[in-house]
Amino acid sequence: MADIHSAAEAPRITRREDYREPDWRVPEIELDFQLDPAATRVVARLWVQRSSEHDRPLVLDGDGLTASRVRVDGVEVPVEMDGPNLVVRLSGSAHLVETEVEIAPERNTQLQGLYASNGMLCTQCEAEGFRRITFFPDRPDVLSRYKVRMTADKARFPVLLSNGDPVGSGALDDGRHWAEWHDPFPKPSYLFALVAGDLVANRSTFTTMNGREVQLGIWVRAGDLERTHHALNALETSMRWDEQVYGREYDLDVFNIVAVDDFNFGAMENKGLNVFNSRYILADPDIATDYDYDAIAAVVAHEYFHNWSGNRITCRDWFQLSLKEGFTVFRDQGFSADQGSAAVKRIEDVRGLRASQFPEDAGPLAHPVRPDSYIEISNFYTATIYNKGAEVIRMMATILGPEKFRAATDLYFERFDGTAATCEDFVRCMEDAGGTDLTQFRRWYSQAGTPRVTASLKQEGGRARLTLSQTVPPTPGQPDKQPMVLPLKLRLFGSVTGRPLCDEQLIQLRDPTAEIVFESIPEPPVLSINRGFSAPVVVDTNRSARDLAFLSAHDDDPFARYEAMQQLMLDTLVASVTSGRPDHDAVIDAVRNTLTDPALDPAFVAEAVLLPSDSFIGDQMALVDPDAIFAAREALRRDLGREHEALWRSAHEAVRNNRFEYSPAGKGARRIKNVSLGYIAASGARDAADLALAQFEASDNMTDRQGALGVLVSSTATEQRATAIDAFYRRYADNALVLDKWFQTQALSSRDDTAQAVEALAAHPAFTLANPNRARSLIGAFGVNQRAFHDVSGRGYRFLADQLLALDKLNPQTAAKLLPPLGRWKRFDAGRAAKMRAELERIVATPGLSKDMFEQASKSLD
Ligand code: 0A1
Ligand code: ZN
Repeated sequence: MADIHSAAEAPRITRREDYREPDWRVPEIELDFQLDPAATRVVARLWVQRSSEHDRPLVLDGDGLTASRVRVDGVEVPVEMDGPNLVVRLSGSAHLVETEVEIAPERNTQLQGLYASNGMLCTQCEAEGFRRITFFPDRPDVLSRYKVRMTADKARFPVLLSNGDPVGSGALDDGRHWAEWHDPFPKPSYLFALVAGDLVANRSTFTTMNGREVQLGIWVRAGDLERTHHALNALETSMRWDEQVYGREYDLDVFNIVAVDDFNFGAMENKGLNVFNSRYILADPDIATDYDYDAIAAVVAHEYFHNWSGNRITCRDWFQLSLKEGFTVFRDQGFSADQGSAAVKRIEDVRGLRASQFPEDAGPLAHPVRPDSYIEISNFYTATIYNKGAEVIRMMATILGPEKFRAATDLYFERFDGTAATCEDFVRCMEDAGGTDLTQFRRWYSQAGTPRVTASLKQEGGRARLTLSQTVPPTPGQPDKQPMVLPLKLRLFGSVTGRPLCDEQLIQLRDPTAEIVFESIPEPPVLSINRGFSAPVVVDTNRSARDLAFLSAHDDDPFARYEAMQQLMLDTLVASVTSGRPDHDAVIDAVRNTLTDPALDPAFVAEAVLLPSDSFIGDQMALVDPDAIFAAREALRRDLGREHEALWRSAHEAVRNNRFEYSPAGKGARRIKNVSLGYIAASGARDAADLALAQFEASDNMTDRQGALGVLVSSTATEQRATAIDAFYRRYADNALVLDKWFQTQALSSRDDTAQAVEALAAHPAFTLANPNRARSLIGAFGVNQRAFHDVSGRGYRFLADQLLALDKLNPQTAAKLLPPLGRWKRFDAGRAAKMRAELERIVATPGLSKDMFEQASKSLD
């Protein structure tokens, strides 16, 4: 395999500062595919142009390719290779270069390039997969117009799709047929796609803001057609939303989405032909949870929005990845916020950021939003690039305000349409249209690490004095940090009257320390800070449990209210772990107030009363003791369960017989129902397992069924537990996406035998590493189950390393993404740390390791 590196061999590091313009441009390309799973012949015709005065040859990237023929202007030339790449010596400034290769999609287990998935053929080219299909300058700043012709067996592959618009098709004598597609928009090679398969489409038409008709199609296997309505609806809603909110109109006559079962990521924004992991398309109430429904809408929107933020304007190089990803996540978050409760959406997004990005930023793989170097770019599709990147855009939107932010995005789309741009280009548009200087703000792109803000508020006579300070922790390669610009929304409330003492203020903390004085403060004030999570930072305050409880009941910003409750819970749990003497009273009272406040949206209540996860509690502590954290959290859960048992039961009972409806109200009802069921079980109530099993059996939707399964899987009620696990398996044995939930739910169990159970599940006949969703459902879920993964025996570490080494041989990209839990050894006791390091060392020393894995594992050892 071409991209396999041994640890002994120094892997090549790509650096941002080494960027150079391409030597050759390729304004036009024609591709001719003779498709066959075992042997596909690819002929490529490249019209190349020398980009400046130089005498360098044309170097075409390749990965595992052998050219059977190379022609220049119609004349065959000798094949010259430089490692995996093809070198073509050219005398003039413009030539036609033709190459021919043969590839074997059915042997492509990496799922990059052209591969086979459940009988169909499809491509994945981002970031560097196109070079596995044909020789090409496979970099995002080489933009070409594509003409694609595909020929394939008509019976096996009746549908042939590619980017752009279809221009012709026909039958051939030998049972084969052909189709041709032209994409008029110049695009980089990573946006190329083709699909061949026996597929059916859910079709619709969309009329754009300027009256153009677009044919929409969502392509799936025949049996899945009825499960595409939600995705199609989400597509139409996103197309309208992008017109209304960003003024962006779709630009081709056709927009197709194809669902594939084997896919390394969530989905891919190929021009006019999005390819999706089927988990982000297929939904009906019986197989998809509310979480799935929301994720489908968000991913459909995300990929559609890339048509402008990613495709019309692409990235100059892969260091600029957040230019398209951070902005597009920000856009999809805005879309989702507009479809339901914006407050709940913000809470979910912040929870996700804290669960994945904050740990990344605090660990050995921390990197800036615009990285400086990489070994394997696939390893940089991270929460930092995506989610912190979105927070950086959000902060600029906050600083500019909505009108100027819209003017700035208009300017960006106009100024850079049709080009490959940089993060710097984007920030300059924000400055130009916003009339603001973002010089210091740019540090958000260059400095890694989550900033920490300390805030302390003191009342002095009729005034309040707020002292703020900031630090940015050292991260790999960045020992010393400069102060950031932190937009902080804040407000003061009177602790006696509960009244606001001032309007909400937006301050920009730029210095290491700052002081703000509030005049006319008649009563002791309580500080509400970082409202709406206006900056992605950690805030340490001197607020008492009383102040936090007060804010959790009275703050007018729903996010701040949630945050106060979370902080109160965290303070309580951390104190309980460190002192061993739990004091649960403040949390119990605050949860009661929230549960009984009739003005609150049930979806919000359900978020607010949930305890922080084991790992988030661990993230607050210098040394993580997984068992003590688990015990402290369980004790608080039990007390909350018992103290409020009547409230949980009535909340559960009130919506027990609701019929499924996918609406904000329906989702909110199911959320509080399942959170309540969890607390009833935590209380130790004797009928809890029966209640859960009854819900499991009676529910008409997957949210309630999986919610009940989750409760039972963690329970000690052997009989009910086994009944549910077994029934779920039998009911969904034929549905891969639902079986993933079966594996995942068991891997997330809080029982003390989970490590053994996961090892047994890895040997289950339905488990396979060949399908990325299945691999992630067990191994990925296990890696975030803090207690089980950190089983003191070290068996969890050994299991993960064994699985990753096996997976690396098949699919390095997916394997490498699952490694980070092993890299957190610095936060654990010496015994665990030594065992984790030993596994990392074993991985790094493995002969034939991929460079994906090598990068993640070797960096994790530092
Ligand atoms: N651009 C896609 C993510 C993506 C990245 C790499 C892939 O290769 C396997 C696939 C998809 C997105 O942001 O959705
Ligand atoms: Zn994206």
